[in-house]
Amino acid sequence: SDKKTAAAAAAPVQIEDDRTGLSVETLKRAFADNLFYIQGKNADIATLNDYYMALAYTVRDRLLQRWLSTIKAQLKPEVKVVYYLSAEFLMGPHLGNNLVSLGIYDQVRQAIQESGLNLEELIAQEEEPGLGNGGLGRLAACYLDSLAALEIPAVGYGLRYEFGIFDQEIRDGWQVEITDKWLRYGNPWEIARPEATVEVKLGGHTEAFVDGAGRYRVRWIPERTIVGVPYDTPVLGFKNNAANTLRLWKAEAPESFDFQAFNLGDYYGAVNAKMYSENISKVLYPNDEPLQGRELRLEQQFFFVSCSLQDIIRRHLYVGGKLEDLHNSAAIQLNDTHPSIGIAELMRLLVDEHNIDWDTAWQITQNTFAYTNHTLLPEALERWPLSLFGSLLPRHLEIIFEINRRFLQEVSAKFPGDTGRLARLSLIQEGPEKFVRMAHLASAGSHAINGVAALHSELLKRDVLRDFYELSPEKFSNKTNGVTPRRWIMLSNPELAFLISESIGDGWIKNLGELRELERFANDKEFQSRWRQIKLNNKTNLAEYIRKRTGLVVDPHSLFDIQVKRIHEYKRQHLNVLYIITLYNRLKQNPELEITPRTFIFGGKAAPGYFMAKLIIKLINSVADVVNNDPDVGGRLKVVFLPDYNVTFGQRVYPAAELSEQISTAGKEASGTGNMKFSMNGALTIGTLDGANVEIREEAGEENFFLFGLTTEEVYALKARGYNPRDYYNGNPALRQVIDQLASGVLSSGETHLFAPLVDHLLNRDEYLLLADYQSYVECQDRVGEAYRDQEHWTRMSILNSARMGKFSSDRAIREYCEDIWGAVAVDVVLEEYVQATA
Ligand code: 7GP
Repeated sequence: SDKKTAAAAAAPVQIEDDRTGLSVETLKRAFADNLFYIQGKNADIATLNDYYMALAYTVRDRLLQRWLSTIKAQLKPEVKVVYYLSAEFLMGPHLGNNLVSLGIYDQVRQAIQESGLNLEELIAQEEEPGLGNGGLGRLAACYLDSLAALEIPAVGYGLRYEFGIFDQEIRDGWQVEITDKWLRYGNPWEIARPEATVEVKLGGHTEAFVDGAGRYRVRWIPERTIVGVPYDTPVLGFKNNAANTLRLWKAEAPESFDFQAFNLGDYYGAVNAKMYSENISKVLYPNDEPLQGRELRLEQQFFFVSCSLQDIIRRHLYVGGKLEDLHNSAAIQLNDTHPSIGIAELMRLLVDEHNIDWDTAWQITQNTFAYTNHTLLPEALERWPLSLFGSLLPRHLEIIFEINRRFLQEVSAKFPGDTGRLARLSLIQEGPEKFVRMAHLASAGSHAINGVAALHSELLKRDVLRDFYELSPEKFSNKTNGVTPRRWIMLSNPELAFLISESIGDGWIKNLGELRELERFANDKEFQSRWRQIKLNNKTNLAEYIRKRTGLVVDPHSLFDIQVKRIHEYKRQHLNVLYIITLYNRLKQNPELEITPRTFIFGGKAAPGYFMAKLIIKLINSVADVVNNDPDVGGRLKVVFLPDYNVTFGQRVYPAAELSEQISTAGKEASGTGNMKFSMNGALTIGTLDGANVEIREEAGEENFFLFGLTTEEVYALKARGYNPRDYYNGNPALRQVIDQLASGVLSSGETHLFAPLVDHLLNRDEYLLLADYQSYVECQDRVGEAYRDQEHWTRMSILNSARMGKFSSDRAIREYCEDIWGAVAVDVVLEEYVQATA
């Protein structure tokens, strides 16, 4: 047009580079080029996935400059890098998040639309990297996001599992596990760096020798060697120039096959060795808070930790650092005990391979490592049988014995004659079978130990790590968890993000405390109605998704009451079910009863070997069958179990929730992070005083939180008195009716024995005190139903919940880690000028 020509004449014409340009025209051209030249397809034969890949490469091109500039800015001797070691990173899909971080969502949407496609559909194509089980892995991902947002130099180190957490299907109400082949169609976000491969040794034995300088040394003669190949994924900061790295290790055999065996004609034997090596990074162990580890799990842990430490040392030496100063350029965080073998491995690398004396090495090690604990469940505390440990890592076992010998000497000096304390603190658990206690190794070898919510950190000091606290109180601190508002508000709930930004500006995205300014709107009728409308839109979207996935029709005007998290007895999904049955019984007794229509939505995976958790899934589905199909209920109650809960699905769920179920037995949930995501998105919480619920309630105000249940102290006291669940059963007719129904088969198509193990547990042991908390939960849920009838008041509470969740940004958490534990500071990234083609 004339206008365009005039504008072109006025300014010097610049043709954007196809790989970096951000105009809609350039994006369209780059997208078409990538489809043709990278995917090798044209529009005639391209699948939706081809389009997704073409777009992913288009976006990747646009972040590489940031990535390389960040590496350059950080590769300096004076820079301190945070190394976050974690067996799990539950990153969620990258495409949408990268568009948000680069600030190019709108142009890209338009470019895709003008190419005749739909951006949301392409985003939905991405197979999420499910390299984690639940809270611990997702926390690691939120922390990487915040580290980049705050421009803190950081590397996430973990395993590149070929198969991530299994996909869940529901058949006949039961969970069925399907292999997660997430790499099947390729992964456009990772770049392999085979030139940075490292070797890891396993098995064999050790030999003592005296070196040339007359020093006593030990060498490890391993039985086998495995190779670790790094795969790097960029982690973008939000609208800044920083792009940190997630480096995941893949296990390979050093030679593709054994020529000796091959020459003898044993082709299969030779290939077999290769398969054996590659097993190590084959599959994620699907247990959260695991019960019993296997040898392969210890191999995984050692493998990625050894690769990572060698990498860290290599970088340190490359920038000219001295190993004695490692702690000045490296802060290594242990995400629970899974990587805690790193303490013995760093000692081995320093003492055996770099010839540093023990005392210096121990100083370096303690100053470098810090440990976060994520669980209070005793059965989740890792310990390895000495025999297994010694045969896989003979040198490390010797090192651990030596650490322990010196450590116990210190303890004796501080607490003379206290042999009980020595036994309790020892890194080795004595008994007919001896074990290495990994939490003790982590605690002894770190300068900082933290829990993940205020209550949890107190309980650590009081119970699980009490003796360590008495020995070194200065090591302990609390770091309440947080979640990233970029993924969990902006990306998941764009309409809400828009309303918030329109009302208070967009500073909240980087500084979540600014949400407080929303308090002004809590009573504003116009604002309230927009707030409600957005919630309704999100609920309608979720309802549509539920219909597609399960065939169930749910009413978007009913109260959406949601519990999504791993299935675990301590999280008490079955307490939720007891309430549903109670409501159902009331309706059966009096079909005219006025109740608030509710949709109960569940999602979550059970560890494949955890029978009781699987039975709880079956229970939810059985109750759903009965309730959803009973004409007396008349659609007023609906129960949905949505299969395959994951990050992608979480992004749909949190924005649509009105009631967040956080109902674990007090003293059992370390923190919870879903609780924060719900609340930020305007859901109210029904919860116990457990984990971070305590702090969420403190922030939101007790009048905006539905509290029920025993406190931690009351739980202890009740158990100490001798808890008898039958007392509650006998004393509460409504509860008795529900339990009797479970036992009778009316909820399981007449199969009377189906839920017998559950009933038996509840009546005879009830470790998690469901029966003790039942009445309090029912009354609280009834209050929720009442409160929902006053929509204005409910909306006010909802707005105040969002407004007051600033504390739970992972940015706040990461700032605290940086200041109190890591001593890491931001490093400015200057974008290296990219030569632009000009006409
Ligand atoms: C979880 C805790 O159960 C959860 O309360 C917490 O919010 C989350 O970590 C992040 O801190 N723990 C795990 O996922 C886990 O596997 C076992 O812990 C070591």
